[in-house]
Amino acid sequence: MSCRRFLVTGALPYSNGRLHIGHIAGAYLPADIYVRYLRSRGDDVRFICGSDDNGVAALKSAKEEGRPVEELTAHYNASQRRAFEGLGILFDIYGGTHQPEYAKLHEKLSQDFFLKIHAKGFFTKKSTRQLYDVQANMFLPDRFVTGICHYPDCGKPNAYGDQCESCGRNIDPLLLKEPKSVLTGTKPEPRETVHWYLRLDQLAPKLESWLRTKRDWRPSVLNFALAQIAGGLPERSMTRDLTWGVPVPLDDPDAKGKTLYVWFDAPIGYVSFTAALCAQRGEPAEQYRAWWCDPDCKIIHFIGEDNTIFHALTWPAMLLATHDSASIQGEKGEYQLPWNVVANSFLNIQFPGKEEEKISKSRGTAIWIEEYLKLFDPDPLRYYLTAIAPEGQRTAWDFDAFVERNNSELIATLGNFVNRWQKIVTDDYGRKVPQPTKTADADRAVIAEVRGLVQSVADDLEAFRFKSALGRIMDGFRACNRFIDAAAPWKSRKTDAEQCATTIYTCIQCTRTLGVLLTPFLPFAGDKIRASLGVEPDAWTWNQAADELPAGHALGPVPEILFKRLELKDFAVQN
Ligand code: B3M
Ligand code: ZN
Repeated sequence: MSCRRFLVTGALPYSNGRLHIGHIAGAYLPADIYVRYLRSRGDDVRFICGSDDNGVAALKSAKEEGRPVEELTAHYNASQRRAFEGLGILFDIYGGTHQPEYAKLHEKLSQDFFLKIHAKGFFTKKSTRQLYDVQANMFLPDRFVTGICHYPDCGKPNAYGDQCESCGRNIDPLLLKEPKSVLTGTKPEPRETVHWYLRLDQLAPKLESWLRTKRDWRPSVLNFALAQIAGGLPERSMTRDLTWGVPVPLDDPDAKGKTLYVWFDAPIGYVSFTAALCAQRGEPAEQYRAWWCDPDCKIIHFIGEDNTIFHALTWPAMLLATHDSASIQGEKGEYQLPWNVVANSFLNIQFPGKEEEKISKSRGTAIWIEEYLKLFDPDPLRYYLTAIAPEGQRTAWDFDAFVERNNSELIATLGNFVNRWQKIVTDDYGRKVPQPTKTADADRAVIAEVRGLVQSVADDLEAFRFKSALGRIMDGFRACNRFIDAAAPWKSRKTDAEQCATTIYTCIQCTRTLGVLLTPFLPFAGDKIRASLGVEPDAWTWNQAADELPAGHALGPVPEILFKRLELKDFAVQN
């Protein structure tokens, strides 16, 4: 496969809180594994993320925490940055839609977007009634109002003014049952105001044709999006009566004091951060078009399930609305629609002796990444969250299982295999790959099995099946443990030196291959294994994973400890 080009994004976290394991399992860990895999293959990738600073979420938290919204978003932007870095989730850029360094460029690109769609006639300007808090003397967009979901088949509480938390559908705030102002707790009253509505109804036929080409998407994403279209897409207001955000760029008295809807400007953050990255690398910011407006570059969005409607419908509709051509995907020079939108379900949590429950900040059932990293290494978290990845349905973090899988899988299976032959290769072969002179079926079979994984794990990763890919690698380690158990080099070293040399040679070849495949998942352990095999980083690639480490090759030092044993009591966080 020659070098391909990808633009990969992780959903922009709201900068109104810290990151917990649910965020990581939902979008960022699979995105990071995917990007590391692509890079290992030699593909050209830009990995983009940053905080979603605008709109009601940050404003509401700033009011609650009693500090300026600029300060709040800067604080959480920095906290998120640290959490990602600590987990080895390495974006090429971590921007922020209202962070001083990025805000100007972001505002400009967002306004250009709005004006282009406006010029194309895909907005209707109209006066409608919106909920108004008389006591607070302001309109209540989005999360400033809560109530009961108006869809009869849902009817759950905790629906916001723009989206229901339970069913994921868009909410019409005027239909919300028992609406309540988040600011004052009072019942808001409808008042007239002017807004700009995106003609999703007009864009729907094209959106549908585009979605119908996406047969390989996860069914949860595709079916949800198609069902929304089948149910009829109404026009959606893309402006708000709010001062915190990107000002509506129209020379129109009705636009005064209004900003763009946060879900209008947030996905444009992917574009503006790409432009900022180009600038950081000394290229013209305009160079972002090489990633966004070229059909040869694949754009992939990793998100949590609650963001599906925006990434599979609203955002593609915005992109389509900028096109001059009739093309579904976009001609060269036009914004390309996403090649895939990869959404995971939510992660629940299970405390010892309790029922599985939702991760909730207010109930204190979250495991915060920064807290976790104070006590534990990143790889065990990356391992467990991939092993239980909520790829098709919700799954739950279970403390016992986390500890148990660390000890029995990472330590007793993976780490054990890598360590079992180290003493022999040090003592008997001076840390050089020994010459195999007695290669037998068992050696050939285990090497073939492990090398076969290079393709099958790649097939899984190309199709975003992270859990399955990791499972295959662990099966590879199990096969290696069976091989070494049977070959017992600790015995043959005393009785049959040639046999022992051959066994060690085989173990080293398998470790090299599995080590490379493992690295996107567990980059810290992967790097230790690489160093211990005496392989340079530029030779530690997917394409070289099945290459022989020839007899005589000098290994590196005995690997540092790969994984530490854990006990349930290490978790002081139990509640
Ligand atoms: N900030 C929602 C969230 O954090 C939103 C994602 C924006 S992606 C463009 O769940
Ligand atoms: Zn609902």
